[in-house]
Formats: sequence, structure tokens, C-alpha cells
Amino acid sequence: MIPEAWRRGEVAVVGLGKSGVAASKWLAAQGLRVYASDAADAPHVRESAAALSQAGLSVEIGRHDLDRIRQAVAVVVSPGVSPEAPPIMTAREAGIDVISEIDLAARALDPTRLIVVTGTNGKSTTTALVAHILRQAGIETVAAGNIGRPLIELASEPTHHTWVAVEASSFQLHDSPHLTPAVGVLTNLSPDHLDRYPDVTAYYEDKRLLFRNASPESIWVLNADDTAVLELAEGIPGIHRHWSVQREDDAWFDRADGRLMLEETSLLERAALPLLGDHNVANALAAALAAAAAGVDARAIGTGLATLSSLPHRLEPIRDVGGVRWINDSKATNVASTMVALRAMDQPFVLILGGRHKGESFAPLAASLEVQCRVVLGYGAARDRVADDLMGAVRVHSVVAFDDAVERASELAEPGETVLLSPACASFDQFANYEERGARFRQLVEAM
Ligand code: UMA
Ligand code: ADP
Repeated sequence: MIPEAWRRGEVAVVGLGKSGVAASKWLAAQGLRVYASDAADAPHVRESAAALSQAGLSVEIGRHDLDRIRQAVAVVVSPGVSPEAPPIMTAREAGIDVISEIDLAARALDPTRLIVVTGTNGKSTTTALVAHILRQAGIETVAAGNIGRPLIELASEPTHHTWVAVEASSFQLHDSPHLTPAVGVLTNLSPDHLDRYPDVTAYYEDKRLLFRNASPESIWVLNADDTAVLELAEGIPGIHRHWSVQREDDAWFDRADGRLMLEETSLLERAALPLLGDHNVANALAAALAAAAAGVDARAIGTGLATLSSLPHRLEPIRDVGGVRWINDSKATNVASTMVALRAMDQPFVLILGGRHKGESFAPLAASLEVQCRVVLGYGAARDRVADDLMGAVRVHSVVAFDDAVERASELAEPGETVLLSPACASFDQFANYEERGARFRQLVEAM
């Protein structure tokens, strides 16, 4: 599992976020010498560094010692560190293997069977759904990876699961030569992360690495409604299973009958799936195929799908107050995500939009807003842009503070309507992250 050569020197861990910390601990527990470093000197990094130092690891923050990295036997890179970052360039120039934390985990967890979920949107939801269905069917498992828990943490547990659901980002796939999914899921593809990739082709190339160890035994679960997904998977060895919300397929949405289907078998009624929006029907069908590939039968899949709850901050119903339904979609930090949320609305609504603007125009939302949106509340740093882009299509009010937006929404919404927080912007003007914004929303709604 650990190459012998790694015992003859130091493994350099680059980045001390969650992945770097977990990888460092695991490597040290295997008796390897570790040099862990982080370019930042932020409070959270200082805290992690202190804990690792105390455990006897060699840690440096505020810089990477490139000479030391040049001497390393291997480099473990965090997903947030770009391939162009100096420590990574240095390692490659010196011919040192650079691997991701999930690659390390894939080696350490073998023979655990991994259900690896990637794609541009819906990864976390699908990964959580897969883990939930398996657990409901009596298969002990967890969800790990980009969803929040570093995969390598599982390797330190005394017993290993037979199956694990892993969310993998393109960043993580980049340096994962040993990752061999038993089941691989590709949810959808659209341009993203163009601040890190030179173009969309380079981003899709990293997504294609899901298939890098494909064999005839591999099972690939693919979105038949997305031509980019089908193109990327074309010719890959293994069994290809498809889902569609548009037409009959291996798993599909029978819209006329209002049922989610696995081939000829009904899994459950659409109304019994406790998630809003067609995009979540797609996620549920993907998860159903992945669970079926792990041996779960249709009946148990149906039970699993009927008993899940929304993920926090993703079209998450909070509660009804005086006949008004409040929904938290704080994770929608770009226009495309908010568009998906608008399509899921089945009654008139008040929309809270804003935060820190990321340069996108809000104008593409106008046509969807005209149908059922009564008022848009633009808040925060983006409020003037919201007004400029949407005025004319829909009534727009502007406020500065997030709390005031929630209060205005409660005054404006009438019984039988929804208040939707789907901000299409980053949260950083008033919050540390989207989770904090969603938590504040919940707190205000709970207090109503
Ligand atoms: N750093 C250096 N040198 C550099 C550049 C960065 O030391 O040259 C340091 C930074 O200061 C930072 C660390 O490297 O301290 C980078 O850590 P990280 O950003 O990789 O953070 P982790 O806490 O390890 O979190 C990562 C994922 N983060 C990213 O991919 C950016 C988490 O996904 C994931 O949950 C976690 O591993 C566990 O697997 C987050 C994410 O935003 C949720 N993912 C992106 C997304 O979903 O769009 C891909
Ligand atoms: P990811 O982990 O890929 O970021 P999530 O499951 O966290 O995806 O969902 C994030 C947002 O992406 C959701 O709030 C929704 O707006 C959008 N989304 C989720 N699933 C899909 C899908 N299947 N197709 C398109 N958009 C989706």
C-alpha cells in the first residue's frame, strides 16, 4: 500500500486545510516522516499546524520550503492548491510524484468499493443520496470526499466499509492515478472553475479522469440528457447505465404517470420524493442506478428515496409561517444555480437575491421571474446590479443588510406564497461563507 521508497525520506504535504491535515495524520500514523506546509498564516492554519506539531510532525506555515520539497519522496497536494503553484511546479520539475489526498485514500482503503460521484452540479446531493439509500438498505456506509469529510479519514478507522460514496471534484481527480471507482457517476457538465482552468476543455479533461482506470468490470452511471457527458464517456470500457428525465431509459422519470422508474419497475411516486425540482429527480435517478449497481433492489431504493431529507442550504424547506413557505437555497452562489431553483418553484414567490456580485449579469433570470415571482429583494453589495438588470421584468426592492431583506420579505409575502433565498451571489460581503448565510436565514425564520 505504501511504496517502500516513501520510508526512505520525507513526504511533503502541501496545504493544511482539512485534506492536508487528515493526510498528514494518516501518513504519520503509518510511521512515515512528514513535512507539512501551508503558504498562509491564517488563524485556522495556525491552529491545525499547532496540533500537528504537537503530534511530532514537522510543520511550517507562511511559506513552503521549496528546497525541502525538492528532496521529498512524494508530495500530497490539497485540492485547493493549483497545479501551477510553486511547490507543485517544483516537485514536478524534480520528478517527484504528486498525488491527491483521495489518491492516498484510494490506496489505503483498498478493497473498499468506491462509488465516485463527479460532475459540475448535483455532486453533493447525489453522493448523500447514494449513502442514504445504501444505509436504508442495511449496507453500512458513509459519504466522504469533496462533500466535506476527507476520504483519508476513513482509512484511520478500525474497520473499513465495504462500500463508500465519494464526491470527487475536478481538482481531486487531477492527481489521483490510483482512484478506481467500482461505480462512477457523472451528473452533468457545464463551464465552471474558469478561474483555475485555462478553458472549459481543460476542466472537462480533469472530469474525464474519473474513467482513467476503467475496466470491463467498471459500472458508469451517466446522464443521458447531457450530450457533453455522453461524449466524455464514449468508448470507455465497462457497463454504461443511463438516466433521463426526458425519455425512457435504464432509470427515468415517467412524467405522465408522475413516477421515478428503474427500467420497468416503479421506484416511487414523484410526490413521495421529498426534494424540490426536476434537477433533484435527476439526482435521485442517478443515485438509484448507483445503488442498484451496489446490489440494492428496487423496493429498497424506493424506500431510501422516500425517506431522505434535503441537504442544508440546497432548496431546503425551513418551515411555513402563516401560510408562507420559507426555502433556504444559500448554496446557489451563481446565476445557473438560481435558475435551477426558479424552475422548481410551484407557487408565487418572493426572491431574495444578492450578496457579493461575481461579475455575472442577472438578466438571464428575467424570463423565469416573469412567470411567478412577485417581488425581488436585492440586498448587499450586489443590490444596484440586481435592480439594473431586472427592473422592468419584475418588481425590485433594494435593502443593504441581509436581515432587512428577510424582514421585508416577511412583510411582502402572502399566504400561499413562498419566500426563496437563492442569492446567485457569494456571501462574503456579510458572511464568512454560504453556510453561515443559510444558518442566519434559518435562525430568522425559526424566530418568526
Ligand atoms: N495553499 C498553500 N499553497 C498554495 C495554495 C494554497 O499552502 O500555493 C493552502 C491554502 O492556504 C489552504 C490550503 O492550501 O490552507 C488549501 O486547502 P483546500 O482549499 O484544498 O481546503 P480543504 O480544507 O483541504 O478542503 C478541500 C476541498 N476544497 C477545495 O477543493 C477548494 C473541500 O471542498 C473538501 O470538502 C475538502 O477538501 C475535503 O475533501 C470544498 C470546495 O469548495 C467544499 N470544493 C470545490 C467545489 O465544490 O466547487 C471544488
Ligand atoms: P455540487 O456538490 O455539485 O456543488 P449540490 O448537490 O451541492 O452540487 O447542489 C448545488 C446546487 O447545484 C443546487 O443548489 C442546485 O442549484 C444545483 N443543482 C443540483 N443538482 C443539479 C442537477 N442535477 N442539475 C443542475 N443543477 C443542479
